[in-house]
Amino acid sequence: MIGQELIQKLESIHNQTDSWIIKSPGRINIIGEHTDYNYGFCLPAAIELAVFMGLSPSDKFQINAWDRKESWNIVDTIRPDWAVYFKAILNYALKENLPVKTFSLDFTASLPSGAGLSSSSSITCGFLYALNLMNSWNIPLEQLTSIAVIAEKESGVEGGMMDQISIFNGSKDHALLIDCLDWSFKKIPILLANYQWTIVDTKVKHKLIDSDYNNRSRLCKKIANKCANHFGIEENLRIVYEQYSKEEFGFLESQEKNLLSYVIEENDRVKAMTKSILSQDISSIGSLLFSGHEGLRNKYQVSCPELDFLIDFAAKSSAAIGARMMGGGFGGSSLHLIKENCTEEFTQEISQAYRSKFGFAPDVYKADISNGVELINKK
Ligand code: GAF
Repeated sequence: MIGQELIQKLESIHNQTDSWIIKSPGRINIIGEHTDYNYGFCLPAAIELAVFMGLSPSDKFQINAWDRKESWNIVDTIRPDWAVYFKAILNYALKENLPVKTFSLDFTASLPSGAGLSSSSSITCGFLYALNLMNSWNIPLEQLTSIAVIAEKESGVEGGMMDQISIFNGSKDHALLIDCLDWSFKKIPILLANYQWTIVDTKVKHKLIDSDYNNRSRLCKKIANKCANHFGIEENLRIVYEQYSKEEFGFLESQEKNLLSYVIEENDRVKAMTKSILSQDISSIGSLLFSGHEGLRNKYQVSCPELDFLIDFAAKSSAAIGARMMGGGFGGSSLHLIKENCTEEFTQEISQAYRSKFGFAPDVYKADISNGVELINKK
């Protein structure tokens, strides 16, 4: 169902005084993967695919996940997996002595879950935003972002802040160039006339995504630590690659050199991509997307056969300008830049080829760039 229909369905139920309807988007990342927890740069954008929540005053705390046909009341000790995100925010409120009025909440989504489009952050950020409004906490967006990150860490992923920053601060037709050293960001106009950003969801999740992700993040911390000891500097990968050249890392092991070299090159790609987008240099945008994927596949090693197949297919297609895997990796989605007048043909061809290879079709979505989390309606 499209967003507008979901909103109407929620509005028909949450129609009493003091009801709230919230839209919380997913995100794509144009480039700058696995750089956020390494104090580098990334270029994400919020998208129209979103989680929608309706909240009304009630005498009990009850949350209903329409798409899963599951409910959770905060007194229930057995929790559906999605409840962890709501619980983390409620725990934060409790710890900080923030008042929370009892509510009944329904949520549904046009954003697919588990597709690497940040659906869990979308729930966490949307719920936090809703409670902030409902209970007049008056916490500014910057602080809400940090709270959402802390809350999500409770679910076990040692991520950066890229997802939460884009969900809270997204801006229609703009990407956010985030400097992950201080989490400041600039809005970059991203509309490319005659081209369409397109998402292809592999519909697979390999291995334990979270533990593989955490493993990369820990290895990078180890590299930063080794470099700090070797050079006698602060333990921060950004300082390492801004001050020393690739030739000076001979003391690292081979896998460590690959990871570091990927991070250095990916940060350069973010800067180059920003320039190419601003100058609408389409062919350079395409090359940067493909080389970003090569780095993730060969040096950072977070891709998988399904993602590689989609990128290799795009490299041979005259409809595609560029493509790369997106997000944490080991499954999830790829991002493609497609000639606008070829999107239908491309969707059909890539779906057919993928189905012949893997036995099931991927899901393909237009990635229209949207605002960040929004209050849609308040009664
Ligand atoms: C996941 C994380 F949540 C982000 O913080 C980021 O590290 C991304 O993977 C990889 O770029 O989405």
